[in-house]
Amino acid sequence: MRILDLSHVQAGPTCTQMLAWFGADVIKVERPGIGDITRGQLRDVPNADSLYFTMLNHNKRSITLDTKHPKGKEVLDRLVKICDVLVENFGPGVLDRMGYTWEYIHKLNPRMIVASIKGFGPGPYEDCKVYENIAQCAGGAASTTGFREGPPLVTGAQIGDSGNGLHLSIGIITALYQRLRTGRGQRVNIAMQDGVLNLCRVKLRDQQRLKHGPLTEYRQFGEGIPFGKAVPRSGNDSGGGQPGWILKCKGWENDPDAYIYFITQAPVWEAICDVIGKPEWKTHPDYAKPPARLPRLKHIFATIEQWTMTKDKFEVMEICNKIDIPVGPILSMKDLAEEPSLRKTGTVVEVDHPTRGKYLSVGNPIKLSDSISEVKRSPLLGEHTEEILGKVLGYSAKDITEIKQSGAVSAPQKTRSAAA
Ligand code: CAO
Repeated sequence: MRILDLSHVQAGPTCTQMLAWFGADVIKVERPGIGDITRGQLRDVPNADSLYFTMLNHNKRSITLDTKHPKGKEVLDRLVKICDVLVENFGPGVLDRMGYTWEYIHKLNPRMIVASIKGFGPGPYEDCKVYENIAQCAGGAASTTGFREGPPLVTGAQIGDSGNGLHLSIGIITALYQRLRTGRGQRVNIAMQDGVLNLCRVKLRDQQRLKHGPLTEYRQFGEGIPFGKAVPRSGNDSGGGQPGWILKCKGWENDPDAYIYFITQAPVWEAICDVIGKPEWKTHPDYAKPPARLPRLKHIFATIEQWTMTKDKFEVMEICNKIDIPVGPILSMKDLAEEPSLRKTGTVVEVDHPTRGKYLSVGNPIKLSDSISEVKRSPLLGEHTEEILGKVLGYSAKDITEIKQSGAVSAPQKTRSAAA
């Protein structure tokens, strides 16, 4: 499978990186002299591609091409003809303005699947540019994240960008499978707002439950604070039927990550009572059954916390997991980067890069038993331009010289000296 990757920043590149890990030949088309804007964003090593870029563009090849240049368009036409999927996440209308409307692409290659990410679907905001946090806000994540008494919060998990890159890859694989039957390509469209809402499904569930009474599993119910018209921010309340909260562990005064998520799962309630030194709660009418506990969650978790504060988070893990109590330590990025088991499974990998040296990346989190993903470094800007023109598109050495001289694959002189 060959992917014509016109994507940039995070959302599209996440999708094409995933497909590349699964073996697709991903040809990333980048603007001469500049490339994907992330190459130069949040740079930590001078004159080297940023981690932002390298960690999102593994296993791809890069060709520089000015898609607005007549010769560049000629090359892009050829790429359209020989690729299976075109992936893009330009701003609204950009691909059409380049001259690559669905009709044009479909005429050049009726088997081509055109996969796009935009901020919004058809409607009042369809022409808006969108970044991660805008999608989190517009998709319902921010209004339901954070503490009730505080402002809306965005999360560190890139559900708008990376989350939608994954949505897009599922759409592409489905369209490819469909093509086996029909022989035809189709469009795959993801609106970031839709994808975030999909990931906030449980909150739309709660919105409807509100009509039938308070959300009893939310801590605010036990605190006697009335619910408004919309789903409130739930702090660290569990999104499911088993109440949970983040509790302090030993060392929390100095370590911002000395916390654990603790779930008072009903089937192990008696074990919880024993471990925290409250055996009387096992039979007490205020605590013995889940409905009785709901109005008392604040007090219950404060009591459990008195116990967790006597242990470090890994000790709590060890004690609780042995007796089947579901708990999870708050792991920092440092913890994760150093975790040997993640290195062993290839979830955290060390990659070598010619200009920046060794760095850590997140490998493919989807593990297939017969198809192990190997993480290969991201390409330098235009590293494979000649190779793609010659070996993939079949241009002769003379044609390649002509293309190069036309300025379609190289930065205009002015840009080059400005960048130097
Ligand atoms: N050769 C020549 N021109 C090129 C080119 C190439 N190889 N690649 C891109 N361009 C041009 C485009 O033609 C376009 O020019 P015009 O505006 O004149 O048509 C321009 O570069 C790119 O425009 P853009 O709107 O995509 O880029 P931006 O930096 O202004 O906006 C973003 C970035 C992300 C806000 C916007 O692309 C967007 O809303 N994308 C859809 C939603 C999305 O994916 N957001 C997540 C981004 S983070 O993952």
